[in-house]
Amino acid sequence: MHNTAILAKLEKDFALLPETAKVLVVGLGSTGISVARFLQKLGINFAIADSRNKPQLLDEFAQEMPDVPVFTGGFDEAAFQVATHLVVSPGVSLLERSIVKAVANGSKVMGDIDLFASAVNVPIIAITGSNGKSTVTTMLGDMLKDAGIKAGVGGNLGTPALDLLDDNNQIYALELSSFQLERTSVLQATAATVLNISADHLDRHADLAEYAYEKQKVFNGQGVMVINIDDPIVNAMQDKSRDTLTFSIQGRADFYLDFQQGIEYLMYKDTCLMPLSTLPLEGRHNAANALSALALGLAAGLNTSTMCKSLQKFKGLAHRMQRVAEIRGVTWVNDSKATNIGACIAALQGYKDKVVLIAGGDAKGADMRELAPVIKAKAKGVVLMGKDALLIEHALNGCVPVVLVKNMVQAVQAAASLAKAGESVLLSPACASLDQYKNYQDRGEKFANAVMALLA
Ligand code: UMA
Ligand code: ADP
Repeated sequence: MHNTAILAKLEKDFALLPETAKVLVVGLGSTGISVARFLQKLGINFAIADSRNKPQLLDEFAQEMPDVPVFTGGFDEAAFQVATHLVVSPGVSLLERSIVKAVANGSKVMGDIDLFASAVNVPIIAITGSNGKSTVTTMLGDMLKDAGIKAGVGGNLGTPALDLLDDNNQIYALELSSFQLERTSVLQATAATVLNISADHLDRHADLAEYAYEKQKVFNGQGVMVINIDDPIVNAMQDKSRDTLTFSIQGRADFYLDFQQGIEYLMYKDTCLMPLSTLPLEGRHNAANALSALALGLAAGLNTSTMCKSLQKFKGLAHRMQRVAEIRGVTWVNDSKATNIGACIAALQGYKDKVVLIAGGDAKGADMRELAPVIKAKAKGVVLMGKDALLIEHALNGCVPVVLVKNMVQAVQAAASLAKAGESVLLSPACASLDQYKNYQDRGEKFANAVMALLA
């Protein structure tokens, strides 16, 4: 879109004019830098604030934009007070004192997705939910590319939405988190989904209802709603006045699973699309992911046979149910991206036989008792580590043997002594990694390294 058209939208939706606006970009991470580049291109006056003393990207940013004022080391009250608009990064809570005070003083709060939505006039497909966002966004991205459509694919997945902007793009597929949706008011997706809702980020959201409320914002506007009817909280988001496509792995829906002559198929209405066995991913939750990607693709105008070809060559993402090795008959699986209860439950439910589970980390305020029934049914033992290990042990209330360890090397050694040939060890922590690791990738890599060290 031309800059004048974007500026007209920003003026209309946010009273943001280059002549008068003093924007404060809050958070000097990948989002903050994408926002800075966007504002600079439009000639809008801004500064950046970050509460850390030396944010990781500070030097890189200072080199790229030496003239932009940067406030670090706590949030500078004065910088917040003079700001007409705050563009707040998803990792920063809107309850930060400086933000609350600035809002009371008349500043407008926005997110990077607001700026993105103001700069795009082609379809946006938006994907949120507690689990499966990255998988579904990547599946849809592959489908679009395989159909020869130039698509921008990113958001919470990794590349900030504003860094995807390219006038040649014909469509965007965006993964959105509850934090991004919470601070977004103008996004109106052409098609959107909430894949599922289970407890997550309850250290930032007041309760599950508020978390679900933020997720539901992905359906703002009049686009096609893609609804998982197996999830009661998502099902309750249906709006009969809107175009809707449903999916289910438990019963009949627009997209669903069904047996025909003994073979289980992914179905669209009465049509067999592809045998489930040709989807190269473990776990029935991935069948749900594939069905939702098909529904979103259909809403974006793709045809089902091309989409199925893309699904059949989908490799799966690293750190999600990824087979690391088989050592002395024991299969080691890295599901480090299981940063909440729902993902860990889905992983365990995918197993017929009992596994040894490695879990723990930062529970982010979730009630770990929800894990107990599935752990009792699917785990022969649990190895726990990290900040909330004791909390989880307490929540499991003796339903399976528990070993407490301090680090990943110890966890892998403890699991190795519990698992027999023919069994699996699953790292599916149900917790965030940040108490002990840089991120979930770091945790998954440390797991894989410790597993490979068993060979020595
Ligand atoms: N910061 C402060 N004060 C605070 C908190 C953070 O100043 O109280 C600063 C940090 O010092 C840092 C900057 O903010 O310099 C980081 O900002 P950020 O945490 O918003 O992170 P970004 O680098 O901008 O990355 C964000 C998403 N991060 C979060 O939501 C925490 C990335 O998702 C996303 O890929 C990226 O935008 C592009 O859209 C990551 C994530 O963990 C992968 N998401 C959560 C999840 O998937 O569960 C929601
Ligand atoms: P997100 O981007 O929402 O975190 P990912 O696709 O990265 O989702 O997967 C995160 C975790 O959730 C992984 O452990 C994965 O195995 C699990 N998972 C993926 N899809 C689903 C689903 N539909 N339901 C439950 N868990 C899922």
